[in-house]
Amino acid sequence: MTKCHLISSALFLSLFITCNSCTQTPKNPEKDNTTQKLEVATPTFNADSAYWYTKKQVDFGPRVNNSKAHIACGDWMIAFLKQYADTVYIQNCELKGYDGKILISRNIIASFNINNPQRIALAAHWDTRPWADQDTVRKKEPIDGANDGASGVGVLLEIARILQANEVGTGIDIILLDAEDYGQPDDVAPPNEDSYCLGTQYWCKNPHVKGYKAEFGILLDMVGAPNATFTKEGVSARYASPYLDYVWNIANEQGFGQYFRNDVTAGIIDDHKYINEILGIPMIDIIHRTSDTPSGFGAYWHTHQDNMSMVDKKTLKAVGQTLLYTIYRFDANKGI
Ligand code: AHN
Ligand code: ZN
Repeated sequence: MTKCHLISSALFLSLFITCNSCTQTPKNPEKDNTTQKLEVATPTFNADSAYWYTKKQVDFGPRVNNSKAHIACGDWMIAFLKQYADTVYIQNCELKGYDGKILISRNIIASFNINNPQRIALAAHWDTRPWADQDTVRKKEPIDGANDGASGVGVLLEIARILQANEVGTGIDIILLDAEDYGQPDDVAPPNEDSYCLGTQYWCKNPHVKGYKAEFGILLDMVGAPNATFTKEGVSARYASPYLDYVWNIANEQGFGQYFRNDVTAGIIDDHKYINEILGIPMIDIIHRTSDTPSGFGAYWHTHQDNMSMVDKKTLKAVGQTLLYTIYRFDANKGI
């Protein structure tokens, strides 16, 4: 990487001090509440909005670094987030791809309640893979990345809208990571496992706020496929198992067990790995994993099949609503 700088645009710094007693309604007030967890009214996740935000990104064209579509989509997301977040940080950097190419990149961080040290980090990558290297046709052409990239961002943009309308006291950071998917194709030797997640690796070494910490984090990656299965991924289980159980239990309790599975699968290199290992923030990955393919990713992965047909509102709803329960319950209980 060559040159980097940080622009913090604290335009409308509006701090919300939440009155928890106004929002908490104990499940059963008769019961001994020393062990009882507080239940809260949780807002409804609108999957139509999340779907629309996903399609909006795809409509820019593949968000490949250094392309016009990438710049335009980044500008749109920043303008969107400025409407809802307290502070939006834009981290501009130039990152070096495995092939030496300079990738003009932007990590975008939308923060709520910036003064609360108790924080949750929510992340997804927003760039698109420049090649369909897992496809049999048009392998050199970029993919739509409707599921791989856009779906996770679509869910997080809807969360941003909801957070502004439904106050929480917990600090929340929505982190849109760039240059995740420029990883070296399998047919290039020798393997270079750190060639993915370049934006994240940069952010971990240069967080948008000095000494950045969060109690835990959740990464979304390929969260839109019809009938997707989110397994307990190995790196998440290794570094963040209490949070993995917390989120999976909520999902199952809310009727999303068809998506959130209890089997543990092999660890993968994804943005959360660096955040766990470099920053020491326990972060889980909600990612579609399957035993149906050799890669363990859906058959659409890094192919031209990764288009809007790979985004199902029911899957977005399962993920987005689970995130909202996670956030609002954590907020009421000041912890998991
Ligand atoms: C590897 O293929 C090594 N990791 C997958 C990370 C990824 C790419 N997620 C989405 N696209
Ligand atoms: Zn990918």
